Amino acid sequence: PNFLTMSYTERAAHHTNQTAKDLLTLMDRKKTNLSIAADVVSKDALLKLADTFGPYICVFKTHIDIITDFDEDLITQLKALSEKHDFLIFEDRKFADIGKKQNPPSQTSSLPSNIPPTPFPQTGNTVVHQYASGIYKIASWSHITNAHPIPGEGIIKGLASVGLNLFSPTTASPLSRGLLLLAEMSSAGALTTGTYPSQAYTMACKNRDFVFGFIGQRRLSSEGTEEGDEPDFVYLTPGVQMASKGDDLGQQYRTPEEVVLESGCDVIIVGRGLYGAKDSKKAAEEYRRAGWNAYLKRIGM
Ligand code: 6AU
Repeated sequence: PNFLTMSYTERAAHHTNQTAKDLLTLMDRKKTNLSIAADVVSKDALLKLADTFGPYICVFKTHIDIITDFDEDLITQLKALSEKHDFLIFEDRKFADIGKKQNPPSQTSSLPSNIPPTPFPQTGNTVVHQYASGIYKIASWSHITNAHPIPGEGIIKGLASVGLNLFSPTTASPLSRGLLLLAEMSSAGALTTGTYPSQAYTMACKNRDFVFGFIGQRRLSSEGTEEGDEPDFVYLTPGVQMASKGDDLGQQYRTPEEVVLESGCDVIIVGRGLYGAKDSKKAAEEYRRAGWNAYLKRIGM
């Protein structure tokens, strides 16, 4: 199948991961493939961005560890805004650790209340705890997160043992999370070159119950997969701005058209182009429309 010319909703049927299905159908329902990179450092500023840009976006991307006054109420309010405005939350954690053996979690370790103890392997491992525990308990609130493939497939297995075994504390229904692999980075001099993206692709193919897409700069080919068995992945692409070509720290920008139409990616991630704009709503509508029109052109509508 030619996924490039299919609608997001049609592609949802080619995914088994629930987060992928939710995201693809949400994009068509809300007519947006725009995501905001909400890189602000206070609770109030983060919630304000979620409420202001919420109506225009499909994904609200956070860096929760840059928030100076983080508390649990921030998560309660962010979840409420995600329901109010109909967007998914993506904690851009960029996990990169190995499946390191350590002592089993002790009885006193503070696991989130909605995560049953069963999914934790007896030996535990670092990314499992980074995803489920600590101050942020990312898995309990973030629909999507991402990981570098650099440590090998173990990182996916570790994260999946948490993300695919979560249950809603209120309804006891499964909350299957989704993972994106970083196949290519947007910054100058990134080491994600050569066979790196295609090796990330192979890893994703083997773990499609959990890995539903990539952070990358272009749609990857299905080299090495059997004909007729081509999997679909969702591509979320940072490094998007219409007014600038880059910053002084190596970020490189392309336009929504270049990303969606020429490179075949699905979601445009815009940070400073949105929250740095003088008129937030005007900028949000401009980026939403540019991304959406590029998608409509791509699918021939
Ligand atoms: O639009 P900007 O440049 O203000 O923000 C870009 C956002 C930042 C980065 O942490 C993130 O996108 N990012 C990522 C992600 C999403 O994983 C990968 C990458 O290669 N480049 C990049 O900028 O929040």
